Amino acid sequence: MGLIETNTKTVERAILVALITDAVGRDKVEEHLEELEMLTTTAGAETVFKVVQDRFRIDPAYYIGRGKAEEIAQLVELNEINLVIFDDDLNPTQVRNLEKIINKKILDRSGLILDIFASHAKTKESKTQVELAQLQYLLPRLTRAWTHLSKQYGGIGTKGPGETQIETDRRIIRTRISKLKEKLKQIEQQHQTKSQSRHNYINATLVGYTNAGKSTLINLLTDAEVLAENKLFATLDSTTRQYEIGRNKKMLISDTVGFIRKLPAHLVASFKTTLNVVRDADIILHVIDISNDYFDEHIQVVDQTLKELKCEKKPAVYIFNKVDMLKDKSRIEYIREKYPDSIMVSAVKGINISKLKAKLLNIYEEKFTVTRMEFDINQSKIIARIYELAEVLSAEYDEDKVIIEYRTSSSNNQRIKKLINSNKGE
Ligand SMILES: Nc1nc2c(ncn2[C@@H]2O[C@H](COP(=O)(O)OP(=O)(O)OP(=O)(O)O)[C@@H](O)[C@H]2O)c(=O)[nH]1
Ligand SMILES: [Mg+2]
Repeated sequence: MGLIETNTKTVERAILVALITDAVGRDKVEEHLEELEMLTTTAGAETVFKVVQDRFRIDPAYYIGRGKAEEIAQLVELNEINLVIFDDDLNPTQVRNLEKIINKKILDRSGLILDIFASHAKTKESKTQVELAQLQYLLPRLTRAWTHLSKQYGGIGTKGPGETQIETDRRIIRTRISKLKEKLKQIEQQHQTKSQSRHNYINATLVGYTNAGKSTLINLLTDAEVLAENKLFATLDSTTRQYEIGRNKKMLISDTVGFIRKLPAHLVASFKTTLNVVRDADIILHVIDISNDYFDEHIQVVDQTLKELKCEKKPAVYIFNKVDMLKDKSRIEYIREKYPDSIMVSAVKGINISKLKAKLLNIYEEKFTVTRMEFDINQSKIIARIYELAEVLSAEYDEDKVIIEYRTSSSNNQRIKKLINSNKGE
């Protein structure tokens, strides 16, 4: 890196488009567009116009009405627009038809999200996962028109899995997809050995809508030093750190990728390896940005994604973050009533962090118990098993007896007790 950084990249200029339908009213559409604008900014483009159309139904050929598409074409022409981004997924026919009229790059929300993921991916794991999702997204859209246009325009939404691959045919892409899947399997196997060593701890995983403050929280509680910034999808990888609740009391806390509404289905599937920390969690710490007017919808989106991951039954604590930014104080009452067990914090201002820590200690004590028990030293099989399943705090030997004090999760403790009982008759 030089001393002077010059940005030679010209910022792409975008028009955002959404439909108001019977199912989605104007208020919601406007909020979704605001979020799409944030996604656009994160991807490095500037939003010049937002266009909404009130329509009875989605047009099969153009998504919006043909007349509206022509209006957009004019706007594009007059305002040096580089790309048009639709808030919902378009099918390949719609993209092709729209490109014929508008004559510029057409992108949908999924394509934009995938682009952000591609530019934020830093590790082998996230890069592989993003490439897989991109190829799966691309496969049905791979038409001659698309490759031609993407080469012509470049920039956002076209950096994809590399130009050479875009030019190749579907067969090669399919081969690449299976290779990537194979690679992810290997990465996952490496993870599995790691996750076995987590067995003796309580695993708490931070989940939440993107930008809620998950990374800020893990940094506050541990020495994780994860990048936290006011950007969507700043985090794409999972990070796990020990958190010291008190003397001799530790739990593991993990931070992971955030969720968003209309998250491309391929992306969730591809991020299986990263999202294993959610599946391994004993407890979910669901972080919510309370200052966002649409936090209710954010909670629903996250709960829905947890359902897709089959993790909806796990115990969860709702952590309402960013209270320092909350303007509408009546929201506090509303939340207290609706989520009585939740806590309200500010990770940045350090508000109620001791409450959060007390809550984590509670969880720990509920889940882990300390047992003190006397064994005959001949019971070596059981003793060895205790060392495997529990954290041995002390072992006092006295002739042919040993008193062991161990700490374990309640489920492992039950296993140990069962083993002791089944050995009694011997
Ligand atoms: N005012 C205020 N800002 C906060 C608080 N917590 C986090 N932030 C800010 O919110 C932005 C997002 O925080 P992150 O910790 O990166 O959020 P995240 O949930 O990890 O987001 P992604 O990884 O992008 O999904 C950052 O600019 C933080 O400084 C808070 O309590 N108050
Ligand atoms: Mg983060």
